[in-house]
Amino acid sequence: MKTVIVVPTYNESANIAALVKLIHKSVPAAQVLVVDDSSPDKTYEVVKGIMKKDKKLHLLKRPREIKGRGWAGRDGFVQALKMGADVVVEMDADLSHQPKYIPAFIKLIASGQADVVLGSRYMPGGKDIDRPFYRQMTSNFAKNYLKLVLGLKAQDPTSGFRAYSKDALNRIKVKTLTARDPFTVSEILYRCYRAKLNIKESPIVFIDRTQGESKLQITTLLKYLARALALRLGPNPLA
Ligand SMILES: Nc1nc2c(ncn2[C@@H]2O[C@H](COP(=O)(O)OP(=O)(O)OP(=O)(O)O)[C@@H](O)[C@H]2O)c(=O)[nH]1
Ligand SMILES: [Mg+2]
Repeated sequence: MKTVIVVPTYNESANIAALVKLIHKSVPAAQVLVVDDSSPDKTYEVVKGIMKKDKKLHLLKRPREIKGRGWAGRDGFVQALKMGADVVVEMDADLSHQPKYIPAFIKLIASGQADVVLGSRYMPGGKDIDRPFYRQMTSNFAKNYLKLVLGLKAQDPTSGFRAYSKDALNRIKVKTLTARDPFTVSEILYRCYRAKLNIKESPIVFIDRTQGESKLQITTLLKYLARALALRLGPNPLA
């Protein structure tokens, strides 16, 4: 199974080298595709530097004007399919998502047990970081709201650490994904449910970012809740 690991980056120059190294250690056969939106901190230059010696590392550099976690992921998936991927993994670059979990994801797909695997913080063996109480409340509320509004059964529907089979990405019509921002994880999962894909979860311990800056704000999260409702009430995205 050819595996491509898609890593969207924006100002991750402090993390990307360490991440690439850890990925190669955990999944030596996999190709890594960094999708960088012309980060001001020149993450793409760090990647280009490593690429001189690392033939399993690839870069998709997008213009900053169209930046966004969602569009970067979508373009990365399309590129990964062009590269001939059978399995596509997506993960954050900030070392919150540990590459050591990837083999378990691939196994579930390669064995035919799943079309989609969600790295789950909220199942036995999984763990989230200790957030302040109000952040925990928000996070819990968002999770349960999403499950209710979108009819999702997953324990960790907002996890951004996932694996998809080639067939899954084709069936959710990945090229037509619309969300530009991190809401993309909800849009994708909703499409997976609509396409009746076999979705499994695999435990992950999530580690808090130590380097670089956070981009997601609470106000943005609240807007996502309205968008989830619009998604559910809107036309079938796969029609
Ligand atoms: N290409 C691209 N990547 C992005 C963009 N925004 C965020 N990312 C990347 O998407 C991943 C997730 O973003 P984070 O900033 O870690 O979001 P988060 O985990 O919710 O927030 P933190 O608490 O800061 O970790 C990271 O690898 C980011 O570098 C963007 O506009 N374009
Ligand atoms: Mg993060």
